[in-house]
Amino acid sequence: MKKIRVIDSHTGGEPTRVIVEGGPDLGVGPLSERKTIFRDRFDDFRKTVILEPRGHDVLVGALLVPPTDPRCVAGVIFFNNVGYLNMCGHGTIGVGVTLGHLGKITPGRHLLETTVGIVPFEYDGKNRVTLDNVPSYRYSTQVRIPVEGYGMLSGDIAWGGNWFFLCEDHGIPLSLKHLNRLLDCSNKIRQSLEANRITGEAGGEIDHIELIGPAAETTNQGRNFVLCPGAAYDRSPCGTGTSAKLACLHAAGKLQPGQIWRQESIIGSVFEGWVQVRDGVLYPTIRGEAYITGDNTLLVDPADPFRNGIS
Ligand code: PYC
Repeated sequence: MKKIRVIDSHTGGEPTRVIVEGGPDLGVGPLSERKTIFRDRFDDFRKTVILEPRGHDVLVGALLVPPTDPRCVAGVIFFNNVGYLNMCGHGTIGVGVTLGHLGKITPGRHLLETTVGIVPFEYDGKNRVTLDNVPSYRYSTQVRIPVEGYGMLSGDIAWGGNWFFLCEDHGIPLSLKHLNRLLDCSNKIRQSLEANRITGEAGGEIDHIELIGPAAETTNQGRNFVLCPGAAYDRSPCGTGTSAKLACLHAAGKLQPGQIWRQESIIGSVFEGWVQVRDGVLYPTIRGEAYITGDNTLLVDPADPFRNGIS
């Protein structure tokens, strides 16, 4: 029996599964290269950990690896039900709280190495992590696309560690009562982007769709519904999606550096965010809370016909 030790947590309702033992050996190269090795040689491991019957479509995996930069507490490669993520905000919060739970970090500031750069974060010793995300920016604005069943919709394309299409004129209330329509509309937006070959900078695939709208609570400034690459929706406000949103607000002159924006998710969980601008580059900071939900050993029986998940 192969054994894989994982720590499960959720950040604002969105689950993260951190692999602490039993992961593949990806060598010692740059993390972006190790991500390629993971994808090309060990994709079965991703499926085993994330897919049913051991996981589910909403789960995001975080493989802890030795960092190349000794200042970092760990390196991490994020993955999901269909592949590999660049950066993951809720996952970083989950990793921070998991490292605290394991006694690997004390309260204070730390560095985490990701495939898209070093992410500094502050851990409060309990459940709260504040992360300085990778530089984010609005790439284009008011992009109009035909969306089957919804007419012409417009949105901004922005980078927050992943590529996002942020759409406000979808006309659907941001409530779980309308989940089927939210899923349908965001899936159709994704299909239209693909069909019309609309991408982020340098052909970057826009694999996250963010439907935005007003907050339900007066203490918050906005609400979102985020469709992730594998067609699951983010239960949290999405750290990279919130970063993309902050970049768009700042570009539109609606958010000043240091001004706090409280972003609600579709289930009502909240991330706080703000931006700093240095030398014309926008740096978003995202704050959220994660809770440990399990300390588990996954067992993989070589005789199990579904040992590598149900694809
Ligand atoms: O929090 O950045 C995020 C994220 C990406 C996909 C799911 N969550």
